[in-house]
Amino acid sequence: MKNINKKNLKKILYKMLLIRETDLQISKRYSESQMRCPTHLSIGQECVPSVVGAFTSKKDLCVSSHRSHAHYLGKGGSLKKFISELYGKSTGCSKGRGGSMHLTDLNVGFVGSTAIVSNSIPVGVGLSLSSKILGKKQITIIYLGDASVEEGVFFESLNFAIVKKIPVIFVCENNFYSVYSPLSVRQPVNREIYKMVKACQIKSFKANGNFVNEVIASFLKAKSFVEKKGEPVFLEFQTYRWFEHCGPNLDDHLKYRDKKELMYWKKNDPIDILQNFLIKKRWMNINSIKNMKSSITKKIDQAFQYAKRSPFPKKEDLFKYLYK
Ligand SMILES: Cc1ncc(C[n+]2csc(CCOP(=O)(O)OP(=O)(O)O)c2C)c(N)n1
Ligand SMILES: [Mg+2]
Repeated sequence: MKNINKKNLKKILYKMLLIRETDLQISKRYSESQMRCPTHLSIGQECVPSVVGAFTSKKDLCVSSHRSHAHYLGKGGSLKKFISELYGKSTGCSKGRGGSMHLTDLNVGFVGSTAIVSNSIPVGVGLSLSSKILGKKQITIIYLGDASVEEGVFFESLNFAIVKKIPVIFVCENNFYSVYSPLSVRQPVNREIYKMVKACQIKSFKANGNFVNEVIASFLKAKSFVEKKGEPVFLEFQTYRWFEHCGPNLDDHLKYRDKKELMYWKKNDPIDILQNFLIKKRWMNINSIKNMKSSITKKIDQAFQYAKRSPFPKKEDLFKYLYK
């Protein structure tokens, strides 16, 4: 496949490492109590947002949910503005008013993330409808989790998108859990999400969300379908979060997840998979990966310093950005 080339894969690795290292630093520094918002880390789930970000442009739109750090950074969001947002500073992408779950940056087409499960799905469909009406050549990405498909508005949005032929890609990151509840206690055991969506007459695929080649192939298939036909596509990517649902820690001691399951997904770390592929192809080596990583960690450190130095929003600006 021509898109699986050195340039694209290096770009994707860069994004994956940026997302991983940033979340690891958030985890490390969270106990300083200067990030005064809940955080939902995506460690283990870096592949999908990196691929989506690598193959969409700034003019394409994107909405997301509570677990949106990776989606924002993958789409090319500013690292400094992101970290500043976590610190509640005026230099944050949402001017320090949103925190981790309310990121927005129109400069990169990241319209917004919101904390209410499924809440951003109809917003994304509406955005995409407006692109269609205005004749804009852009697609909209709607990120959602496996729990999102349990909300009524998900089905209303799917139905509207197919009936109105809306150029949207639903990207479902199925990490098998909603907080501590596995899919098996929430949905019929043998009902697959992508098949259920197919029954709504929407083109729908499933892939392993940690295997970069699979993710690229399915995302590009979806993108070219949406661009040619102007109709919605649904992608289910199976993946796994390593850390606790909300917060900076591991939660293995709670035993709601089988240790073997976690081990399986850690063995299939998307970053290891991509690095090994790049090394095997001789497109990168241990040293060039090391250099990439150290330039990323330097950037992250600078972003934290910038956030800490930045001022809090002024009291008199409290109502400044409200619609009147
Ligand atoms: C409407 C609504 N119900 C419940 C919650 C509480 N809640 C926050 S995240 C979450 C789980 C979401 O799971 P999923 O969509 O699979 O995303 P993941 O956290 O696994 O990435 C729940 C139930 C909420 N924020 N909004
Ligand atoms: Mg989930």
